[in-house]
Amino acid sequence: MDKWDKRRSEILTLLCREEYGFIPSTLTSLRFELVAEDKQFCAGKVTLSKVLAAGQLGDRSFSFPFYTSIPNGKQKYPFFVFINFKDAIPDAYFPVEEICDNGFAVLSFCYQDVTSDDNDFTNGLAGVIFGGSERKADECGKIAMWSWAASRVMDYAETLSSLDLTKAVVVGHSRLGKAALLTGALDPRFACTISNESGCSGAAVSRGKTGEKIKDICNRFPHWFCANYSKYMDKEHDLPFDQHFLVAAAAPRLAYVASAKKDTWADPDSEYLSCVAASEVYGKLGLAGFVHPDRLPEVGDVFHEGDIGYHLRDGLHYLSREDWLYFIRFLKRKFQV
Ligand code: GTR
Repeated sequence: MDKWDKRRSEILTLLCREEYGFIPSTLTSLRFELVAEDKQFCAGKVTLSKVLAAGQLGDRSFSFPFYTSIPNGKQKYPFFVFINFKDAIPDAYFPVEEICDNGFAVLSFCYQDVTSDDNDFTNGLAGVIFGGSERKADECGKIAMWSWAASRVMDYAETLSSLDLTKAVVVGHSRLGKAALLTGALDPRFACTISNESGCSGAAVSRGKTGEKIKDICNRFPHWFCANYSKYMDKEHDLPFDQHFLVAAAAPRLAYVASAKKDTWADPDSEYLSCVAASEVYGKLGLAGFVHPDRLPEVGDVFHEGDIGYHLRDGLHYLSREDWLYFIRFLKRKFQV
């Protein structure tokens, strides 16, 4: 385990330096303020609260809101930290009542409340970090910032007695699935990391990948990554890692990769191969890792036996109710709740 701790930290350095960028360590703590509370949410089964996280670096300050949806029972709940596209609750990506009915709480935020999804590094968290100055080649892109915010929401979770802190799960879809993977890799407080259709520069291995390539993503979304990442456009084979490093960085904790058959831009086969490759680390730690048949995935495959959960559903790029129910099924089995 000591050897893996050392290797894991080398892997994290590599991923930050070459792909997502480093967040300055001077930005560590935020203040939290409860701004609204509804104890009657979901027919009185859930308390929905709105919290403001506020931080400062020198004379620059910023804040972002997030929400907690916690069942009104007496036990301590396992919970999701959900990085979402919107702040509406419920939302098309977010069946909150059903999640809570299954005995889970959810803490969620809208990624663009942290900083905008574009090349503007002067607003929100980006503005606080850079204060108008140029980003260095290994300094954080937006994915790293959204991921950092998820860890701050986890800081708040640690102040709540209604949550089971040993059963924290970070989840996101697509670009926010990439952010969820990075969060789980960097923050060992998460017992499970869930990537839904995170594809290129998320769960999918880059070598041999079809659909979106590093070149496509760096041309369209350079702000998601650190500037160093663009070195690998059309040069996947020069990468000193591949994306299974990101999945494996969760080890020995749980990871989950979900894919959709018609999401060819993400490339389900490359997401699956990442789980296969990441499994080696679990194996070396004496764990089951990814338990799967010796073939490529088929629609309807659900592999929940090992430490890496997986499913491939039919349909398009989307975080569906079906995906949430598979996550919940896996977590109930692993957390024994
Ligand atoms: C696409 C992007 C993908 C994926 C997706 C999303 O346009 O190329 O990597 O992350 O956006 O976030 O919806």
